[in-house]
Amino acid sequence: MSSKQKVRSLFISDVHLANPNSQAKKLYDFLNNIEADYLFLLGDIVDLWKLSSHKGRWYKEHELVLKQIMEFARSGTRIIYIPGNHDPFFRHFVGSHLGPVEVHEEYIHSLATEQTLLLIHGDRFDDELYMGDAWHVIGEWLYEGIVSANRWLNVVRHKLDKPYWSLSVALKMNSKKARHYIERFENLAVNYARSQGTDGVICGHIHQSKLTYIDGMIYGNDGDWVETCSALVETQEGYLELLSVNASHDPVSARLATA
Ligand SMILES: [Mn+2]
Repeated sequence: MSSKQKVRSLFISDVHLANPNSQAKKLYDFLNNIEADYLFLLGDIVDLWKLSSHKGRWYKEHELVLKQIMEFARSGTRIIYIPGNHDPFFRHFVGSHLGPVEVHEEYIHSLATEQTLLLIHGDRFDDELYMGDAWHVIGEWLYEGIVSANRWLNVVRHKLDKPYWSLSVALKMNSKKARHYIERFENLAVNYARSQGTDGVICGHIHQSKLTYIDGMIYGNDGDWVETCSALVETQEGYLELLSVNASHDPVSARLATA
């Protein structure tokens, strides 16, 4: 008998395959222990920016994750892919299929509770967020540097038997500007979902996992597999849970009653 965790839906994004900072091995282990009726890939699964700048590379573990996703399809999981800003090439396939994978620009998912969630990557708010602000260009560049440095720091921490620690998450939480930006993003996402008539939104993009209610709307951000190594799941009963592999204790860091 399989001891895998069975969920109704699994939401992951921002895996950044081909980027050396992708923690694909952790995702692989995570996916090996879970079964889902629906798998939602919410963008930036492959980092085409890295590949095209020749700073990326196609790693063996990265290939394994793609094969694993195909394995989900073979065992009957319905897979829906919403491309992001690092894999926009796949937007050419919106409305059609890439093998067993359905590609959509946005998607409305009905929970087991019959509440509805708008699924998006989240880059559609970039223009509004960064109006006349060059900060994000520097931000993206800085972020890559910080994450790379952090990768080496955690190799050392691992050797010392210390739990994973994220410099970039610490910086984000301690920077007023970053917190303000995250809050604006969350509000834009929730307001957009409201305009689409859903009960909430699930997105990725900002690498900041969260599961909460904002103004009576469900807000879920599934985080990323560069640092937080987190995913959102919907249980068979329609609860939402935020799972984090890097959490040193209980992997469930938040649970949201949805009905
Ligand atoms: Mn993105």
